[in-house]
Amino acid sequence: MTERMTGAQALVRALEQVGVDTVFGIPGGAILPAYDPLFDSRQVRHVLVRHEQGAGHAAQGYAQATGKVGVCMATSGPGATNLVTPIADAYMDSVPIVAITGQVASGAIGTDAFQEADIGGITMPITKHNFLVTDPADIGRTIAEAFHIASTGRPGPVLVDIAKDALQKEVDFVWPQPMQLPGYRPAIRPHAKQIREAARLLTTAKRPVLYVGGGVIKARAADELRTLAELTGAPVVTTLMAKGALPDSHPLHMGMPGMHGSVGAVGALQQSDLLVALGARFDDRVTGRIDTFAPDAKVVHADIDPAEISKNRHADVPIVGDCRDVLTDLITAVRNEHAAGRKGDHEDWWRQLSAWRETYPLGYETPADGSLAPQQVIQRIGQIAGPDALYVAGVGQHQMWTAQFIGYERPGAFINSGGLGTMGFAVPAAMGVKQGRPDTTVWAIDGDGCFQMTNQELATCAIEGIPIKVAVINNGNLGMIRQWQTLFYNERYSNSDLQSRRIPDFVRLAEAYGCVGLRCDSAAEVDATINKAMEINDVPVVIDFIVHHDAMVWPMVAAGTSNDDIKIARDLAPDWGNDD
Ligand SMILES: Cc1ncc(C[n+]2csc(CCOP(=O)(O)OP(=O)(O)O)c2C)c(N)n1
Ligand SMILES: [Mg+2]
Repeated sequence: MTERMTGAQALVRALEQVGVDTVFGIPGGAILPAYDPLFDSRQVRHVLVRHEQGAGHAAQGYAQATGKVGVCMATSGPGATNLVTPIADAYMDSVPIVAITGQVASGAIGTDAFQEADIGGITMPITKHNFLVTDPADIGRTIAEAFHIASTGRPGPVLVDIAKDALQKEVDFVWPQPMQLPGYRPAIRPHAKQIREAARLLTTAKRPVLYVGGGVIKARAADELRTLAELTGAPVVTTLMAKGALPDSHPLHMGMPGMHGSVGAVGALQQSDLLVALGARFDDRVTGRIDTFAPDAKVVHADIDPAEISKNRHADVPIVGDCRDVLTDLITAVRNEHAAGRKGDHEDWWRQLSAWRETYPLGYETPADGSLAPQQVIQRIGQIAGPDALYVAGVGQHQMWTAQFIGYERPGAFINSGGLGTMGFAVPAAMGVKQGRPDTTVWAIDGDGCFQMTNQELATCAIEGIPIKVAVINNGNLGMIRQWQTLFYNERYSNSDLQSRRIPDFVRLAEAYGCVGLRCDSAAEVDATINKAMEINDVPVVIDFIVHHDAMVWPMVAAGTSNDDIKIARDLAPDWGNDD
């Protein structure tokens, strides 16, 4: 296909060719030429957001809900810099997005022109790759390459910065175009010898654990994970990014590890003799003090990104490959071990694991003053909306309770900002999720602090017909900050009290945005309020849940301490129950 057109038309045509159906963005001078042909596209819907950060998080939500690449668009300078946070977020959580930004005309680059920012330089460390396009002939190929890079190997954000004159000039649009990516070979088959070694360890270990990270969800390997778990009988822990990779209800599931993980999951890792890390990256929030983490464990570490292996913890058996390939090969290799009569005996291990699980289940206290327990609200949303709904969280206490108290039965049912921990993620990300999966119920569970960072996207949702449901867990505080101040700063609550019980009034704010606003402050009304929200499917709904101001997230491993020092309540440590 060769056709004469402007660079801007070539951009839109290329987006159509790679299968884009939604772009979230805001126009401005440098990107304006692209918005003109975009107006005519029958395939690409542009969702006009209220802040570029919202466009970026929406693209992330869309990507995670659909498995496709999410797309956001902004103008040069401030438009582009407003995308920096979601780009960093996508980089940390390996989310495939393509950010397209206008740049000042090529002749003006480097002159401090109006709205000039070196967004390529700024995003260099937080993108998988970025491009500056100054020749319209490069636009089509660059878009093809950007989508390929974002979605293959370890997924991540790619920036395409296009000079205004490249959008305005004419060009012969050619499609398809051969990609020019020498040295980029992301599809590596796992090494057979390493797989055999991993299978041998897995069938001889006494206390193995499958330590599952977000890579398993990205590789769509949940079925294979379940098969391997059931084949070996090894316990599974799923990180914040891997919730649902194995159903929470599965008997081999020990819960979430880490700072706010279950005692069973944390104990399993600490006392294991073999960690099989699958698409996980030994994040400090999982390991606690790294030199005390799982001291007796050998490590098999499988990841598609070789840079992850032995980054934080030495891997005895490194395996580079896509988690689905790794798991498929491991299943075969374990079957071979079994056939040769080598099968692990984990009876003692499971006796220990079950004891922890039974003694220390996740739970919460009902506040004595009659106020609402935030955990109860979140638990009931999960039970009423059920495992088919999709849940998006902000960052803070409510995020941890959303991880703890909703039962995830499917991979990808929980979407949150894990690595960067970006307050303001929930509302725009939920918007992108709902846009990508319009037939699914989408709940954003947000904090009163987070909500005040990006709630303007409710206007976008109302106008564009994207009926998300938002539960604001309103504790009047930057609750996670308050929790740390309670525990580690002598209850000196410096600047964590938002006083947001009525300023702003979230119900009236919701109504101002064209949404339905509801309020609930008593346990007796929780179900009725959630049910009411479940019945409203034509406009977004916001529920202001007024909850106890001082609830805390437990268990907790204090930052920088050992997982062995996990507390199940203030000054209360679990009894590990073994004498050694
Ligand atoms: C953009 C950003 N700024 C600051 C922080 C630090 N931080 C982490 S949690 C938190 C409090 C969040 O408050 P809220 O949204 O009310 O949630 P809660 O903890 O009360 O559930 C803060 C300020 C952050 N994670 N992100
Ligand atoms: Mg709060």
